[in-house]
Amino acid sequence: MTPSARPQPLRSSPEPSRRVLLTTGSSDAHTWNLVHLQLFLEEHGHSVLNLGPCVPEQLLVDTARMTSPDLVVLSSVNGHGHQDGLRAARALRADRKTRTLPMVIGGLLGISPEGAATRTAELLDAGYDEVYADGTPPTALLRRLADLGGACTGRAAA
Ligand code: B12
Repeated sequence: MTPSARPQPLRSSPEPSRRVLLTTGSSDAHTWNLVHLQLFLEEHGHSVLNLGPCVPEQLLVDTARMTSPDLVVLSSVNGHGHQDGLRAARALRADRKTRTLPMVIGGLLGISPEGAATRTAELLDAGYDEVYADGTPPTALLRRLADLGGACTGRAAA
């Protein structure tokens, strides 16, 4: 998206502007979830670097190393989010520069509600700070971004 086409913030938010690295799993070809999340977060004053569909783990790690985002958001809807998410978390947590980055995951992480508790426990164990249950709306991310501690750099992610 060109800078001029980016949405303007809906209002001047009292919350600090954060830099979000938005990604999906390496198997996931869906894009509108990413587009919607990006526009939604930008409308609320945050800066988003959207890596698009089917993101290889190494690309995610390399980009996170280069940009040091305030939050990594993994969105997956194809039903493989659990496996993709575990690989992404293990790759990020294995790298010295990205091991402590705040990281959350949501969307549709499996293909049925069965096993959701186990999936969530495994993803938390792999290093996610929060695992959103299937169907959680994007507004949950605003609360997470507001709750991030520490100073903001104010740099653009993209
Ligand atoms: C369009 C579509 C496709 C298109 C995608 C085109 C594209 N360029 O994006 C195509 C045809 C390629 C496709 C392929 C497949 N699809 Co498809 N697809 C859809 C469909 C119809 C719409 C998805 C969409 O664009 N929604 C609009 C966006 C804006 O909404 P969203 O995806 O729900 O995302 C929102 C929320 O999930 C939430 N959210 C998402 N991530 C996160 C993260 C966080 C942290 C939070 C808080 C919230 C959040 O916020 C998002 C924005 O509002 C859905 C069914 C449906 N009606 O939703 C199936 C669906 C996602 N697809 C499905 C499947 C199974 C597939 C295939 C595996 C089919 C196949 N056998 O080949 C492949 C997967 C290919 C792959 N490698 O990933 C299933 C997934 C089943 C599951 N998870 O239980 C669905 C649900 C259809 C179904 N009911 O079975 N698909």
